[in-house]
Amino acid sequence: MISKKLEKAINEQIAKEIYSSNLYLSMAGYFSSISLAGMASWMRAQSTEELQHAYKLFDFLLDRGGLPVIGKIDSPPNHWKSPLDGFQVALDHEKIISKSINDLARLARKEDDLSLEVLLHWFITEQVEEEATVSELVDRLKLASDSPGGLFILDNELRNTPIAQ
Ligand code: OFO
Repeated sequence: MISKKLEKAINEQIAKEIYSSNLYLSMAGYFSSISLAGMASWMRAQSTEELQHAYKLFDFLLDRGGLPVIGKIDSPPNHWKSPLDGFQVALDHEKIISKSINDLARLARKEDDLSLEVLLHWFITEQVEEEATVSELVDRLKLASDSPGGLFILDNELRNTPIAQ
């Protein structure tokens, strides 16, 4: 049985993952609206992935006799100054999520909940990968800032982004 303290903390993380999903879906809409279909497709896949993260925590809570409670989820922004600004916001957001996951892992350790710690190892690894991927896209967008050609090459590369399960 999961402790009440951890149940609350996991529910807060579920809300953050759902917010992340909504943020990236909103970005997908923004990129579609400026005809960058590849970036829109990448953001849509990212949105789906974030929802899978929420489900992982949701299912873990149920398996451990806890109750998932979906808290208040703020509306995400729906406009960014440029493609670079959008991806920079995504990178900054992922850094906040990494900190939140690390805090949750520290709490699991403090509460001596080994199964939650093991689950969070997956999330910690995932965050390293996500930050590296978005960081590379930010760098490439900076390089492409003076060249519309570079922007369209990158957009084309991001078309048909596979959705991770
Ligand atoms: Fe962006 O990753 Fe969820 O946790």
